[in-house]
Amino acid sequence: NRLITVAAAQLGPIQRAEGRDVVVARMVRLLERAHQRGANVVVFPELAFTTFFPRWYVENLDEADGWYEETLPSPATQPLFDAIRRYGLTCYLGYAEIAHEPDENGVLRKRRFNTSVVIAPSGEIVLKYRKVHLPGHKEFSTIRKVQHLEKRYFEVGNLGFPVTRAPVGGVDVNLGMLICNDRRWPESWRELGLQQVELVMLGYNTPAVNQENRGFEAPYQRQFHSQLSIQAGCYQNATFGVGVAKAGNEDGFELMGHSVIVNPQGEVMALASTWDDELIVADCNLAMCELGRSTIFNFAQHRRLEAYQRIATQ
Ligand code: CDT
Repeated sequence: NRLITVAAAQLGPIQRAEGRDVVVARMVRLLERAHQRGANVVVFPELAFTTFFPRWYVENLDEADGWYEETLPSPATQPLFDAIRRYGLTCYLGYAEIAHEPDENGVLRKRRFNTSVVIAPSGEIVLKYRKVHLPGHKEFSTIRKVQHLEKRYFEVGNLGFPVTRAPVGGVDVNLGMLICNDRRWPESWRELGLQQVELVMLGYNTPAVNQENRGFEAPYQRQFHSQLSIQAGCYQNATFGVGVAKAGNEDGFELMGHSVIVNPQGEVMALASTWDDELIVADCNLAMCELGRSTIFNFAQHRRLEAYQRIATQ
């Protein structure tokens, strides 16, 4: 058995006026509870330090800098890193990143990404991912009741879909990350599956109502689609998965909850039942990944690259 205990640390709402200190204290409390429940790895949501700010339009991006992190840890986020070290936890953290780095033309620029990292029990960042599938739009939309401006606030991630092998509670685990909308795309999961991922960690901020539903997507189907995507991704890539919400009513706008832990059979092991700070925990035997990987989803034996031309070219 290669047993690890996995915790999803769902966060309730963060209001626009709330500061980092309030949410960091809530996150530290969740780490403490995760430690008490024997967790080895804790997964937080996408953009965990702030309200889901892409719903707010800001014309000059420099005026939005307060929602981003330029350094990690910073004085405001240091207590989180201290708690990770204190409890010996591995942690997935989603945040808005400002990076001063060259663009594709080699020009040094201030760049913005929707980012997640894996933090080792030492407090060291051992893996970084930048969200690839950015939903929504770039300019203010006059026809939407709620904006979803991720294409304004972030560039498309430029780090691919990395996987690292890192110790979690004394077990070496192949760890991979996705961020929110990525979970709906089979290509994201397969990129990780092709690297023998064993635990996919992902955070999300998903509005409880689809603004563009055209009468065909009821609010209850939002949860169905989220779980359907995570369960299918886990089964088809023989991996455990953890999807973690920021949930609840932020300044009048509702985000869905239903954080979930799924096994490589595609079955739900644990499911959150509130729209608040909530911890769900599951014991995951990574040996379970072997079955799918060596039989029905033995990629080397059964994939047919010659028939997949369209996937990477259209
Ligand atoms: N944060 C994020 O990616 N949310 C999207 C909402 C899509 S509706 C524009 C999601 O896929 O959950």
